[in-house]
Amino acid sequence: MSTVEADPLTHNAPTAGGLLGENDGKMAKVEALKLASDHLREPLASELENGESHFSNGAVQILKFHGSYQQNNRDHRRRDWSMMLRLRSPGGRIPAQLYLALDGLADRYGNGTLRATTRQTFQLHGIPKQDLRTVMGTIVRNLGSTLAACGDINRNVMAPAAPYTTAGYPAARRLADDIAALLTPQAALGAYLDLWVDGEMAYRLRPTPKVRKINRQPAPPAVHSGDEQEPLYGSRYLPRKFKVGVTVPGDNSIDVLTQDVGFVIFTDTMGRLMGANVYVGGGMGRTHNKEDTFARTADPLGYVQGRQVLALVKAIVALQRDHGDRQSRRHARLKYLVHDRGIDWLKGCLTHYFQGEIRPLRKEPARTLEHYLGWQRQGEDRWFVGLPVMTGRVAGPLKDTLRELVQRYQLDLRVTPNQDILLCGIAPHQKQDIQDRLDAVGLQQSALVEPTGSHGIACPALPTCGLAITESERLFPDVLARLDALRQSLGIGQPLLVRMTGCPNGCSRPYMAEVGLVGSAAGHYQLWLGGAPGLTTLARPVLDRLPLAELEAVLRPLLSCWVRTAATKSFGAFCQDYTTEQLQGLLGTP
Ligand code: SRM
Ligand code: SF4
Repeated sequence: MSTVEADPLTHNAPTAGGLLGENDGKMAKVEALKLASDHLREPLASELENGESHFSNGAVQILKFHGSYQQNNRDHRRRDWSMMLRLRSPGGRIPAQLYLALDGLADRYGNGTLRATTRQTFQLHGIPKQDLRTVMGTIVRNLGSTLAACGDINRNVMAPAAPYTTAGYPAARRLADDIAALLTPQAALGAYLDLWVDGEMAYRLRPTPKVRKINRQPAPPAVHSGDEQEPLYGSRYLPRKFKVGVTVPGDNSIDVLTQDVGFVIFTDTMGRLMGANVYVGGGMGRTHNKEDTFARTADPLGYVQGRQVLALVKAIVALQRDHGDRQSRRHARLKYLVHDRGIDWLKGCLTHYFQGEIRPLRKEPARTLEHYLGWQRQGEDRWFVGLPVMTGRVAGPLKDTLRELVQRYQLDLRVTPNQDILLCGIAPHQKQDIQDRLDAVGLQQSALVEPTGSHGIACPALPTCGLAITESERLFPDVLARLDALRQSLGIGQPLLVRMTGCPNGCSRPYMAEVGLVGSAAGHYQLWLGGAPGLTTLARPVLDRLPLAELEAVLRPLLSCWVRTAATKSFGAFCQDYTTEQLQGLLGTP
């Protein structure tokens, strides 16, 4: 038992007027909306078919839990509303049938593109409000779901996208599925089916056998929210979004330290889950000039045995439900709880929610960002091919080719956290035809291995994102091309990990990159340096307003110092050897 004194346990209110939690007195507005929503139905249900082009603010908040954001096209002068839809797809798996449905929906109702996200799923943009029901319903009827893809709840669970059949990968994928099922909201699932598929229960997300088992086992009373309909989340759900990722030792494709809860699993020789190292309190979101908001890498919590992993996830969710900040949304993520109160407090508090044992971490090999690009074996008799997709945007000839291939060979897809796509389950005799068709859209064998010396990801930003300060996706191809030209002019052979966003929320996890560009003012970006290629270290801000036009002028002296003095190191490791002031001194003048 820990000696740390835990706070008195308070639970979500079963109904309005009940106990509201330790931080109440001054609830954030969204808290009241969630509470009054009848488990995420209203005012969404009433506004769904009211003939308006857009939802009220209250309905917008509830809509998020159903996987959709209302957006305004910021390229247009007048308000131009449409909906963005985001799927949930644990480990990035998109069955062929679902992909084909999405492809058709994007053309018929959306903006004609699909977008692979940094959390391994697809988004559709540009859906008119009046078509939302049809589009959601079609997704659900084609084996998909958008439930809890957004909102104050557990989001898409990440796992290595590669469909490898050995070395713990299948167990990591299974665990991601189990966690996704375990953390599926119950009452909200009913509301979801009612709204989008007329309550057809055939489409409910069924719990996996492991989840059924864990839900039958007695848990400490603190885990229960006090709300019989929504036993884990309660009627106010979580204070903020919550993100979980699972991986295997050495494979850091999921950016494990950026998750609220990250698992690195260990398996036995039969591939069975033995246990997991657990990391808690990671997160990227911050706000410029508000130093009490920050990006943070997760702290190690310890090692838990395989049969206790699901109970631990539930326990951490319940703890965050009860102790997360419900007054200030800016301070509501688990990372602030871990930062403010410390990992020892968290461990102590967890004893009220979790009966298992937390042991010291097990040793892990060095972490690398696996891309899985190109042709690779998927078990004995199948192949998969990883396709680099610039900023995850599936459009034009690439979209046509993917549709044709998926249609012809019924291939499942997997989306990687690097916004790339894996075409899976390819039989040996199908390989040549598939490669020929990929050649036709510029994805020759050589291009599949490493798309560019500066591989990177960028968030959508303008015109769809309401929070964008600057461009990101639309300028990113040019930024990468310019950085590659700069590398070549300096004779640099090593790749650079580059990530870009249009604001400090960090959707492309820029604070883990070797070069992070974070929109700070029109045409200007905060420059972050010092992340590692294996995504193990948080970068540091070195310039607040880098004019993008001056990118080369600013970076050239620093890159050239790197290649002259420490070319055997990665650029990130080189930057880590210097203080921020020293790095600033090595940059060129904008
Ligand atoms: Fe994000 C909000 C897009 C991954 C941190 N994110 C948004 C919104 C919904 C803007 C909004 O609130 O109005 C963006 C919609 C833009 C659009 O037009 O589509 C948006 N986030 C994305 C995606 C599509 C970026 C991408 O390039 O793929 C990613 C969708 C992931 C998914 O499939 O679920 C996406 N967002 C992330 C990640 C990365 C991750 O999860 O691994 C982060 C950083 C990790 C984290 O959560 O700390 C991230 N998004 C945020 C935040 C800051 C959260 C915070 O703690 O402060 C916001 C703003 C917010 O929540 O208030 C945000
Ligand atoms: Fe929008 Fe900012 Fe996220 Fe980019 S990082 S999608 S600009 S919220």
